Amino acid sequence: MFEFFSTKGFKSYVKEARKILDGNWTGRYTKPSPTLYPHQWNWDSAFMAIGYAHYSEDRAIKEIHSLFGHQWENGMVPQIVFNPEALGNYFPEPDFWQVPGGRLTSGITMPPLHAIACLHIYQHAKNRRSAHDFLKEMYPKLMASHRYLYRHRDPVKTGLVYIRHPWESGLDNSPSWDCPLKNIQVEKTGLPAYKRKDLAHGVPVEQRPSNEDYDRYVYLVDLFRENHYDETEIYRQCPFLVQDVLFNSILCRANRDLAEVGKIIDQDVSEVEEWLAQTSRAIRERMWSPERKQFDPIDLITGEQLPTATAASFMPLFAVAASQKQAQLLYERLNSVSFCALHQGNCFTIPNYDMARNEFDPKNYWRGPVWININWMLSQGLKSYGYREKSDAMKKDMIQLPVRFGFHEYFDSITGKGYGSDSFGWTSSLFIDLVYEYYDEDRQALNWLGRRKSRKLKDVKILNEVPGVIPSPAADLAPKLMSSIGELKDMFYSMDRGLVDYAAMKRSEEYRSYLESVVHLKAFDLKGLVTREEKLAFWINLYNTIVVQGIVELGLNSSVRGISNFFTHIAYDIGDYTFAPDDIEHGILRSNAHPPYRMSPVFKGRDPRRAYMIEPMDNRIHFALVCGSRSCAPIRFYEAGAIDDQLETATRNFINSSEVVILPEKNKILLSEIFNWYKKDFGHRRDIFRFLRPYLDQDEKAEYLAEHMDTIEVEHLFYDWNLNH
Ligand code: 2M8
Repeated sequence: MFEFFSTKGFKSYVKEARKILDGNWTGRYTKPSPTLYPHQWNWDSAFMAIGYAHYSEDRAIKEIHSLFGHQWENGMVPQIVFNPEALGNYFPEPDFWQVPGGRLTSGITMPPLHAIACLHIYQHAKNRRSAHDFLKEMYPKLMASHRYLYRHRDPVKTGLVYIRHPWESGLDNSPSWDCPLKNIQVEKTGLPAYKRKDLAHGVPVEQRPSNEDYDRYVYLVDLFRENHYDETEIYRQCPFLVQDVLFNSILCRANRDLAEVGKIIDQDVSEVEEWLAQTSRAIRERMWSPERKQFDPIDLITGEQLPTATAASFMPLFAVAASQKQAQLLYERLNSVSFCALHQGNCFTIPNYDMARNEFDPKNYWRGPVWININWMLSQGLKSYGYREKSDAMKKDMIQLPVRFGFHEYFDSITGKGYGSDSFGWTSSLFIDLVYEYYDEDRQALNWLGRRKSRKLKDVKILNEVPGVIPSPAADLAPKLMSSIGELKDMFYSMDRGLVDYAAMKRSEEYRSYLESVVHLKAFDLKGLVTREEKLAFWINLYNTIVVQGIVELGLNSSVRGISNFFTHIAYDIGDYTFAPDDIEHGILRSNAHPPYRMSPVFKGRDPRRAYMIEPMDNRIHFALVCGSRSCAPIRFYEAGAIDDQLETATRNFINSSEVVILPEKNKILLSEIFNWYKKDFGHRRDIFRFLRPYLDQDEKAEYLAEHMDTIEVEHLFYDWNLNH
């Protein structure tokens, strides 16, 4: 590897996302979409603030201020705050809601994400002092909003709060509401006259809720206004009262974060902690269905659980309310075909609804498409339970969706095509958060004006020296080393995502025994490696292992880029010579080709190590060499007898992963930086395409590439240098 740090790739998409948010920004709040949703929405604003927190604290704070400026006296934070200058394009607006006091708000609420957003703003603030003041100002308002929920939406103190309208769930036409809505008898003639406006913005009817749904939405609003928004009366009369899993999970998580906020500003948080304990227990005990092995909402009208199959049932992970056992069962379900197990290839993770069910519809709003906000919460939940690989994989997939299909409201879970509104607010803001969070250790890479700060270490550190162990020649050292590496691989490498548990490895007996055998490389005769296959397997494995050992020994915990000369600083003594990873890669495996962006080869003049170069070079090594980072190839153990097949598989896997993305819609191909750095090996665009062709899964994308080789635009992906741990 080498020390050139590219900042290309997602940079332009982060810019695009920011441009969308600029376009939707009104000076006080951000419209969820330029036309379909012209007002301020409750939980959308929390999602916007989460994205803004990374680059505009000021906007993040204004967004929350604007919403809470319209909090009701009883503490309720309304679902919509209407913009008087934008009236006339949405239904229902204030004339229909007729809420008390002539407020410009709707008369229902939404999932209470704001404590989560406020803590996030504080955690990312550059100006901690003003963020601290912001928390102080927000704390009583947040407390009032939670108090409203516990007082008015949990009258019999179950620990779970109810929603009284599907719009309060955020997932308007979720199949979870089919049953309770069907039970509401609506006489068309008894309904107030109304006209839907959501279909006037070019979104096809099959991607939106049905007219029957709307009749019921309107019926409920009518009931609320007839009862003057009196919560006690509504509780008595409302035919739709549901304790929703998503709503309660968000409330539970918000309690957790609110307690944190309270502690930061020295408040007594016992009330919040009590809510937190009650709600997490109630989620765990009352919402869990042992037969279905999932969390289900509870219909308060029938008193029964509503067996459902939406992604909402995974949300107790976000709440950190599920027990370990429940989390394990949810994780298994997530990894099934019902929710498009990762890289299944014919769908996108994760659809909002079980793909195996009849009601599943990949295009229709909350009945099956992929939604970034839901997956964002879920990936956080998975991380909290230690399912880091799945969480990271979901994040990576979420980042790919807007890149490939645009910043839409939701995405077809089969084709990925974007639906609903384009230039959508939370897709843009959460994309920004995901890119920043996923590449957290790599902030400098996003700061394209900045240069990384990294240490340069002096001298070369020989890694195969153990005091008291005398190197001795052993004819079978190569196979021994390989089996020792194999053992480490079995124990500490996770083959499915190419991750390594460095800390556990360092403590292990197997690592100590590996260190003892690697000492004997000093007495190893490289001439004993005769065939090309033996040489390839030996050097690739050795490269991969010295990199892993280097990370362990230098105690790196975020990125190999922490040490600017990592790939030349560590080395093994082998026979009479010293080999650093760069010597192995560029000298031996690349037949002494120039490392990218360097003026000279690693073996200069008559360097005797040239005798071991493998010629001609095999391009496939690039997909087998591990650089201790998430963007490079997963670690495998290579065997001389099978090396060609193994290299073939490694290449095919890499080329069909998210490191090579063909976007026919944009006439673009996104390529791993590897193809940019190693132009010398792969050649230029047409040569690269020719190389890719036989490896690409033969689908319409491969066909597209074959037909558009001359015109397709090439863009190189952001290289993820974070450690693969
Ligand atoms: C959608 O809901 C509104 C009503 O609140 C609508 O369809 O008119 C939902 O996706 C909701 O979750 C979201 O907050 C809102 C604005 O993006 O649109």
